[in-house]
Amino acid sequence: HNDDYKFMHKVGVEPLKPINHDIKYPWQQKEGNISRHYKKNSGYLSSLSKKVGKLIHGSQRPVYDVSKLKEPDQYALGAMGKAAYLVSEEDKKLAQDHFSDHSFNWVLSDKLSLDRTLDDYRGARCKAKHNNYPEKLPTTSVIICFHKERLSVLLRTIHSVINRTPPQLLSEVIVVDDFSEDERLGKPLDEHVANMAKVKVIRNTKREGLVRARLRGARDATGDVLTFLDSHCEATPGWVEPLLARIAEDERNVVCPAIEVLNADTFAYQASSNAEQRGGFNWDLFFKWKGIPPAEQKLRKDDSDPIRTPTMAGGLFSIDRKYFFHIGSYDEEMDIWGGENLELSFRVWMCGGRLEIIPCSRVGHVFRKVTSPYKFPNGVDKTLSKNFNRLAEVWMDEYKELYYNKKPQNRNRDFGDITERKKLRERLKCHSFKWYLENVYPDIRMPELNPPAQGEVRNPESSMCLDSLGMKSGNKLGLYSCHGQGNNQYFVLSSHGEILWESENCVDNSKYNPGGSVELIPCHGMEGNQKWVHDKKSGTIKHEVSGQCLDRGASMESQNPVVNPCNGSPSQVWVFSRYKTE
Ligand code: UD2
Ligand code: MN
Repeated sequence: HNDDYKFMHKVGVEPLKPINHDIKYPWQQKEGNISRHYKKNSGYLSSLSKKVGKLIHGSQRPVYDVSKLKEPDQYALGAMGKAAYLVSEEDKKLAQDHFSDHSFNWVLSDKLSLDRTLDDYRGARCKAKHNNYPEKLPTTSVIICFHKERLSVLLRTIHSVINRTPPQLLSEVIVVDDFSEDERLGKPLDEHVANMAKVKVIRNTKREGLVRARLRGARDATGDVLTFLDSHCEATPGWVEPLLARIAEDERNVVCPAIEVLNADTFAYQASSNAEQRGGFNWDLFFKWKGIPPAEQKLRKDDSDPIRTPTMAGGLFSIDRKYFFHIGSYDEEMDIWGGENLELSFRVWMCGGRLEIIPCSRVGHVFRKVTSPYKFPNGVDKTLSKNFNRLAEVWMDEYKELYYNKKPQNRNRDFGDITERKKLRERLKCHSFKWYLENVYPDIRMPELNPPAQGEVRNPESSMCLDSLGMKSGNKLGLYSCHGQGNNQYFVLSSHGEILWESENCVDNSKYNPGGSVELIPCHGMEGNQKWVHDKKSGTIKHEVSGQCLDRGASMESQNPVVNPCNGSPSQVWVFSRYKTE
């Protein structure tokens, strides 16, 4: 694809190299001679890609006429994705008392139609593209895993897929019950889908977690493409074609819809029409939304073009089925959830694929107010550190240190055996993590690998530590009892004299008067008010321009540090937990 070549070329990323079809993997033996099939398939796909961009007149593709989709009663609860509200006091109380069951308003969800209509949220250019996709697109299997999901929310996910996916493109919907042990998700679910020919329910006999549940669904799938969705989503008109068309152009394109918000209180579909973002990550290895860097943005012709993204959020994406297994599916040793999203993202890029957000495809997802309403059998901490350590050890090379710097408590934790994953990386001849950072994620904020000082910043006399307090209450830098867990108490003193939190926020003082407060604001890289000089011997942290010293304040329990004239008092002594190793 010519445009695409230019697109990749300009930002210094090589065009995708051909897949080596001679390599054989265990999964290929199971399914017969896939190599041959793969070649054949590529031929089929490349003949399709020739048609891309060509207008197909009089296509039978359904054109979504929103006015026809409207429910007869325009005031139907939640119709057209509008916010809905509970009326009776009884319901309101029930909803409030039981909000934490699922961390969303399930009482309201139970009252909404499973076939409620949604608006067509696509922009004009996307709507115009709709009839230009190739006539014959790959088919897809949709895989939805759940653990203790609310039945109405799960069913609305399934209904939205069935209602808004052209039947010729939908192979099946595979619903995997990850050992919910909830009778409402047993018989009632089976009965409901009994007459839905394409829906198949699989049940795990023990809790496996998202990764192994998805793999189970993937192994059963027959469609050309696997589409994964969380169990609390709603697909909008025209959601699937842009995803499948992009994969038809090249089976190494791994694509995510634009994920939009289904409000956890009102179930309103909150379209983010021009919230153009892409995926990144923090060094604690959590996914994070980031702005699209200008250089990257310039390469897109308009807002309907794909957005190359360094990472995916994890829940919603489509991938060519054979390619999914070819590049190593998932790391089966990852439990419950967490880390698998970055693992797949790094792997796709580093091993020759491409990850994109397709803004013409829009899917709503209920973002819960509290992360997980369900239990992690081994505890959240142990589960996440195992997953994250595996991710870092297999894929991040020397940069894994940046993760361990941020999460020192994870450093010596057990992460099982990673030989198979390392072999996979060898076999696929993947790029280094350095290559990934330089070519795919050049806008990442890089902490120094070996900064002058880092860790918690402790005032020994009070055992209080500098604390970002998550920056939840304004920008004032805080103080809190030292907890040794990193995160909000993990700071880096850079060689430019900045004191950073989360790689992009700097300790700043603009109030030079004694007792003036200290803030945590975006780093500007110009030194000035963000430059501090730390003397390891005396423990002072001096604000260079004003000549004042960082001070805990008079009280042992003070909640915010200040600056004061340097006076050698114990309230001005600070110790970082780690200093530079030469
Ligand atoms: C996000 C992703 C999620 C996953 C996670 C990181 C989106 C919108 N969601 O968290 O898919 O990548 O980040 O790892 O990108 N589930 C099981 N078994 C379990 C636990 C969960 O089947 O043991 C199901 C669960 O019912 C849901 C899905 O896995 O359908 C993801 O879980 P979540 O919705 O609680 O995660 P979320 O959206 O906070
Ligand atoms: Mn989710």
